[in-house]
Amino acid sequence: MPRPTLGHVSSESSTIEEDRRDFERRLAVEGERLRRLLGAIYGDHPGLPGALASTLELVDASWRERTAELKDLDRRRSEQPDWFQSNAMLGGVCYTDLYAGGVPGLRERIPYFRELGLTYLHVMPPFLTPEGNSDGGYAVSSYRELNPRLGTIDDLRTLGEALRGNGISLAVDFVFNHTASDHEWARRAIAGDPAFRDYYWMFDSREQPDRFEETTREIFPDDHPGSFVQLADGTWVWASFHSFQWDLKYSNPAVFRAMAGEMLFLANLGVEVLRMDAVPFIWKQLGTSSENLPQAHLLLQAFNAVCRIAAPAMVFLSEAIVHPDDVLSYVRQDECQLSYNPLQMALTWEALATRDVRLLQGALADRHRTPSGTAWVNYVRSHDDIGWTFADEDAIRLGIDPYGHRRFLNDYYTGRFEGSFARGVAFQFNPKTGDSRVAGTTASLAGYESGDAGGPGRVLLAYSLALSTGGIPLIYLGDEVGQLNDYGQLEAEGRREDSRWVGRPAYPARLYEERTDASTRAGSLYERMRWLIGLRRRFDALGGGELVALDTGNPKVLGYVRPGRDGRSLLVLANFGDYPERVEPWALDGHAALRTDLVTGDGHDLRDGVTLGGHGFVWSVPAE
Ligand code: OTU
Repeated sequence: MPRPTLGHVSSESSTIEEDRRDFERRLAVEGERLRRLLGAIYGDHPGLPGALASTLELVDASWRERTAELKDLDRRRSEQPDWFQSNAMLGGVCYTDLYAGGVPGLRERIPYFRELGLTYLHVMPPFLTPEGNSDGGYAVSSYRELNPRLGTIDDLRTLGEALRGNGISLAVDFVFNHTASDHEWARRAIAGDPAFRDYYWMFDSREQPDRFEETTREIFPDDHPGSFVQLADGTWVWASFHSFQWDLKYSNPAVFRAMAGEMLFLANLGVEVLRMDAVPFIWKQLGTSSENLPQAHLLLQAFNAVCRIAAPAMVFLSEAIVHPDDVLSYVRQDECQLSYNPLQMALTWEALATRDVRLLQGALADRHRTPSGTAWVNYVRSHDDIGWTFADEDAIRLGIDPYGHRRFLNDYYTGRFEGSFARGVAFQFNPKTGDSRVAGTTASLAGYESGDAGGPGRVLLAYSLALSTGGIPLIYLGDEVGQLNDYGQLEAEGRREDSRWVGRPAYPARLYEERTDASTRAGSLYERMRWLIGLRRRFDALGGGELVALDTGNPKVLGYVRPGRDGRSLLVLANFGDYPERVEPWALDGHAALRTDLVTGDGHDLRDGVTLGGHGFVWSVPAE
C-alpha cells in the first residue's frame, strides 16, 4: 500500500530527506562491508578498484531511481525485519505460461491467490531466453527483457504492484551462476572481445578443462559429460548445467559489478524475494569440487551488502540442493535470509516410502535450527527433481547404507519397486556413479496416480509438515487440488530429454473448478488444505522457526513441539504408516495432559496416549 500522503510539500520533502539520511547511514556501514568483502575475494586484482567504485556509483543511481512506494516498503521492512517469520506467510510457485498464459494472466489469478491465502508468489523465470530449450527459463538471454510470449517488463512491474497491493510479495529468480549462450555478453565473447571472453570460463585447449574436471561433479550428464562444452571455433566453455548455460566467471570483478546491476534492476522492479539460483556453483577453483567454496559465500555477502544499501526490502532465498551442512552454510542474515529446506523435503518422501521416520526425526532434532533473522522455505516438491541429499553420516548412524538407500528410494519413486504407491520418473540417471534423482507432481508421487488408497492422506501429511515445521511453507500451485503428472509435457520442443517436465503440468482448470465441491477428489483435498492453512494463520505457535523434536517411541510416528510465544505450544504427532499407530503416554510425559486437536477440534488427554489413523496427524494445543 502506498504511504498515505498528507499533501504538504514540506512533509514530503522531509520524508525524502529522511530517506536520504537512512541511505547515507546504510552506505557508510554496508559500503564498508562491501569494500572488505570484495577485498577478501579479489585481493590485488587490478580490476578491483574500478569495479568497487563503479558498484558504489551503481548503488547510488539505483537508489535514486527507486520509487517512493518501494522506499516506503524498505522503511516498513526495516521496522519489522522478521516479517517473513509470521504464521500468516504462505508461498506459491508457478510457471507464468503454464499457469496463466503469461504475466498479465497471472494478475487475473490474484483473487484465487487470496482465496488460498498466499502472501508470496514465486514466478518462474519469465525473462528472455533462447528459442527451443531454455531450461524452463533458467537460460537467461537478458535480465531486463521478458520472453515476449509471456509479457513485457512493464507487465512484471505491474504484477508486482498488484500483488503487493494484495499483501503478496513477488519472488523472482536471480539466475546468476550462468547466462544463456546467446546473452549479449556471450555473443561478444564469441565474437572475440577479450573483455567479454573474461566474463566466462573460456579455454582454447582441453588442458585446463581436463584439470578442472578431475574434481568436479557432473550435474546434467544427460546433456553433456563433465563441466565443459566445446564451441564451433574449438573454444571450451564452462557449462555446469546445459550446454547453452554458460557459467559466469566471478573471479573477474567486472562480472560481479555487471550482475549487481542486473540484480538492482530486478529489485527496482518490485521484487521482494530474490531466489538465488544454484548458489553452490558460483565460485570455481582448480583442485576442488568448485561447489560451496568460501568465496561463494563472500560473493553472496557482497551482493547482500549491495542490496542492503540500495534495496533493503529485498531478501535472498538460497537455492542450494546439496549436503545439509552446506545448505545451512548459506543461511545468515547478512548472506541469504531464506533457504529452501531440501533435507526436510527429501526426508518427507523418504519416510513415506519407508514408513519409518527416524531419518526425518533426526533432521528435525539436529538440522532444523537456523541463525536468528533467517528462516527455511519448506516445500513438498519443486519444479525440479527430488535429490536424496541427506547426510551419509546420519544414515550410517542409524545402520542405513546411504548408497543402497538412495538406490532404493530412486527405485521406489520411479516404479521399479514392486508394490510402490509412487509414479515418479527418473531424472539425470548417471550410469558412471549410479546417481539419479526423481521428478513428478506431489499427487503422483504420493499414490493418487497408481490408485493407492493412501494417496490423499500422504499429500495432506506431507503438506501438514511444510505448514507446521516453521519458516515459509511453499505450495507448488496445482498440488493443492491433487494435480497429476502430465507426460504430454515432454512432447514440446526441447523437453524430451528433461523428465522434470512431467511434473510441470499446465493449469488444471477442471480440478480448480471442482475445488469447492468436497465430493470430488480435488475438492476434498482442497478443503483440507485450506483448513490447515487457516489453522496456521490463527495460531501464533506456527510462526517463527523454533522447533523441539520429540521422540515418540514409535518409529512410524514423527513428533515435534512448536513452542509459541503465548504459552500455548503446539504438539504435532504424524503417522507415516499406512495403518493406525499408537504413541504411549510415557512418550508424552511433561506436556499438559488436557488438550485440543486443532485439526479435528476434538479434546484429548495425553494420559490415554494418542492413536493415529494411517497418515493421520494431530496439531494439539493445551485446552483453554
Ligand atoms: C536450479 O536447479 C533450477 O532450479 C533448475 O530448474 C535449473 O535447471 C538449474 O538450477 C540451472 O539453472 O541441479 O536439478 O544445488 O542442484 O541449482 C536442479 C543447486 C539443479 C542445484 C540446482 C539446480
